[in-house]
Amino acid sequence: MPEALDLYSQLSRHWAEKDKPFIITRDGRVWTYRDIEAGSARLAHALVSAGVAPGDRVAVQTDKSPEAILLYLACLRAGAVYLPLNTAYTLAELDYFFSDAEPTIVVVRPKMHGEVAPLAQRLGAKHCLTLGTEGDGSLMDLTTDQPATFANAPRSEDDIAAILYTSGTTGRSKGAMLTHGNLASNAEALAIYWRFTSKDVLIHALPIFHVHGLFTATNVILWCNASMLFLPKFDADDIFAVMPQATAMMGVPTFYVRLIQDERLTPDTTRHMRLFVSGSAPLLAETHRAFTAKTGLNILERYGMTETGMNTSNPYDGERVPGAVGFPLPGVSLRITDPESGRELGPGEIGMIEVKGPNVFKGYWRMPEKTEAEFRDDGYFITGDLGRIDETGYVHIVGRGKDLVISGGYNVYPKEIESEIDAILGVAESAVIGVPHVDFGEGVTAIIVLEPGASLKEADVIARIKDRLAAFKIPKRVIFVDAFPRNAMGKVQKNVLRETYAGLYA
Ligand code: MLC
Ligand code: AMP
Repeated sequence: MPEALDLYSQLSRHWAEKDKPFIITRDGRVWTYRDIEAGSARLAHALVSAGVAPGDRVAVQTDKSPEAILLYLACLRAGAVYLPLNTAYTLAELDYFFSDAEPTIVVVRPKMHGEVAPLAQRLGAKHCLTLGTEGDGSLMDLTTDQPATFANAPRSEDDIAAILYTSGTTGRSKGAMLTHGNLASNAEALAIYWRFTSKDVLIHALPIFHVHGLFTATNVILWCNASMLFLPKFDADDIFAVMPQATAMMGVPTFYVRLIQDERLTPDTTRHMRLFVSGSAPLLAETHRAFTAKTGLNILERYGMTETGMNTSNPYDGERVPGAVGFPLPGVSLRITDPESGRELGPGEIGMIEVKGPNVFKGYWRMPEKTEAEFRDDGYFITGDLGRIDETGYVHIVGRGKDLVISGGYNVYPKEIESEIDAILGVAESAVIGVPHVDFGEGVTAIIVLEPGASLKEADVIARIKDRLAAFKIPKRVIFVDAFPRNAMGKVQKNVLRETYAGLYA
């Protein structure tokens, strides 16, 4: 029989030690590999009994819990497409995701059922089920009496395992279709590059609805039959409480910014840790150096995207250069091109970062034109990040060609916020920018020009958009100006605004 190439088969092939803990929670509860095989089988039966067929989308907006990870594995086994959603998304945002993805099943937090169920039903879902943080909810009720084994739906490398939404520069969010092959190849590359083994114990404090916490962290651990200390969210007390049992941690730069301010971060508390990884947003060189000064250890910075998983990484053994994102991972090709012509540029020259490899997604869900526009004819994906490759081969990210703000590792697309603000009576126009923020890296900031005679205040603007946008997208500050700086073409000069307000959160 040919080797099964679906992600679950590829991961479970490595589970030689079935009694090894996969998940250990803060209160000491353990899920072994045997437990997750049985638990994901029961959940896969539950999904099928609820009408899920291979290729169907299962949209999930739940709090972080071991059962939520089992649900992800169950979707892989049932051949369904896992569609995780940030818990901060509002009903207005869910409306768009459900209409676009047309999930067969929606799974939400118990307290949200009353609000989400009518929406899910209106948009064609067969069921709106619930999952709580204690293994409770109507989804788990469906697993009672289900068998602990499941015949996995046959899936090929090219079939879609997950859809993750990433906002568009001009308007609607796009669903990035990630295949079983994309996820498996990235898990394998990272496990090898970062030297993960079954002896590793990872501190997992990231959310599990984005690439970093769901795939980069969880799939690498699953690939290696290793363990993770599963924390509900980033909390420095929790991190230091579990650190003595850990060997590695993955986090966004805000984790490290917060840790270096903590007196518990010392060579003693971290001596046994073999790896600290940072990604999802730029790690300031000063944060990198401050961490080294306090621990003697070098953070390993890597670079990735929803559409591609991880692309580059600083080396495990060689020099981890502050401010650089390292080398393309094995199997990944990366080049720098002229953004206009697409011509490849030489060492040291700044241009568009383009990548190609088994990690690169299949395309945007039901958006063939957008997909085509972001790929070159020879298969390279245009990332929208600007960078250069230095003479020793390290990739440096120097900026973004896309109008994107990254706050605490979450992407915020100004256009989406601007549209909401522009719809407020009294607003003539708005420009949303990211400016340096000590904690979040960049702080979402709205600059507004009012209609003559209008008298809106900062609090009025926030109040008007709060129910429509996820909390992390809400501007930390709103500033009113008489007019925007514009270039000769009449375009708002956001770079000038960014300079003007650079010290806002200092
Ligand atoms: C929370 N808030 C944020 C925020 N997170 N605001 C801006 N940016 C954020 N990232 C809001 C809260 O809603 C709250 O608002 C207020 O800020 C204070 O919250 P907090 O208690 O300080 O936040 P905390 O819970 O500590 O969360 C901060 C964080 C978290 C950085 C730990 O955001 C986080 O875990 N981020 C990780 C994101 C991530 O996983 N990204 C990976 C994407 S994948 P209020 O109004 O209620 O006071 C990817 C690809 C790749 O990018 O390369 O990996
Ligand atoms: P997302 O769409 O949420 O997956 O965010 C991906 C974006 O995060 C990339 O396109 C980069 O702009 C940014 N990013 C990820 N890792 C890094 C990093 N190490 N340094 C700088 N930017 C990063």
